[in-house]
Amino acid sequence: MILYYAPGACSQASHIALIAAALPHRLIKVGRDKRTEEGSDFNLINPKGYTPALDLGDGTVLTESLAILIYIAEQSGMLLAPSGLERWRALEATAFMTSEIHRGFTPYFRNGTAQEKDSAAQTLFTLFETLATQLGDKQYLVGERLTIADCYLFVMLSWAAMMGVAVPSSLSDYRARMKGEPSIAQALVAEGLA
Ligand SMILES: N[C@@H](CCC(=O)N[C@@H](CS)C(=O)NCC(=O)O)C(=O)O
Repeated sequence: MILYYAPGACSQASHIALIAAALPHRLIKVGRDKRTEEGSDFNLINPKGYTPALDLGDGTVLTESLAILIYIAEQSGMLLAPSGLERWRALEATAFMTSEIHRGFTPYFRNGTAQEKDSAAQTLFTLFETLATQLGDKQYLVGERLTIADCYLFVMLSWAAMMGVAVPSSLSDYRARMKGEPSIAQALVAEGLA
C-alpha cells in the first residue's frame, strides 16, 4: 500500500494506524504545491487534492480518514473491536474528530483573525472536554488497547499544542504518554517530526 501524506497533517493518523497494524506500506510525501515528492500531480491521484489518500496496492485509491482508518483496522484485525459497544464508541469518537474537531481548527489553517481563533479555541476546548470525559482515567480512549480513535486523537492534540489551543489537562497527559507508543514514535520519526 502507498500512503500519500503531509508531515503532521491528519494523514498522520492513518500513518500511525498502518504502523500499529503492521501492514506493509510505503510513504509518498505531498507538498503544498500538490506535487508528490516523486514529481507527480497529486490532483490526478486524489482529485479532492488532500491527504490522506491510500493506494490499496493495485492503483485503487481510498480517501477520507475515517474510511482509511476502518480499512486499515479491517485488513489487520487490529485497532477496532469487531463488534459490540467498543466498536461503536471508537467509530463515534473518530467521526467526531474527523468532522467536528478537525473543522474547529479551520481559522488556524486559513489565516483567521485573532477573534476567529479565540472563538475557535473556546469551541475546541469544549469539544475536547467530551473526549476527556470519555477517556476518564483510562490509558486509551476506548477499551484497553490502541484503536483508530487514539491514532486520530494524538494528531488533534498535537495540532492543539502547535497552535497554542488549550485542552483539558488529562488530554495533555494522554498526549505525553502516547508519544511513547512505539507506532506513534515511529511515525513521528518517519515524518521528520521527532
Ligand atoms: N475530509 C478529509 C479532510 C482531509 C484534509 O483536510 N486534509 C488536509 C490535511 S489535514 C489537507 O490535505 N489539506 C490540504 C488542502 O486541502 O489543500 C479527511 O477526513 O480525510
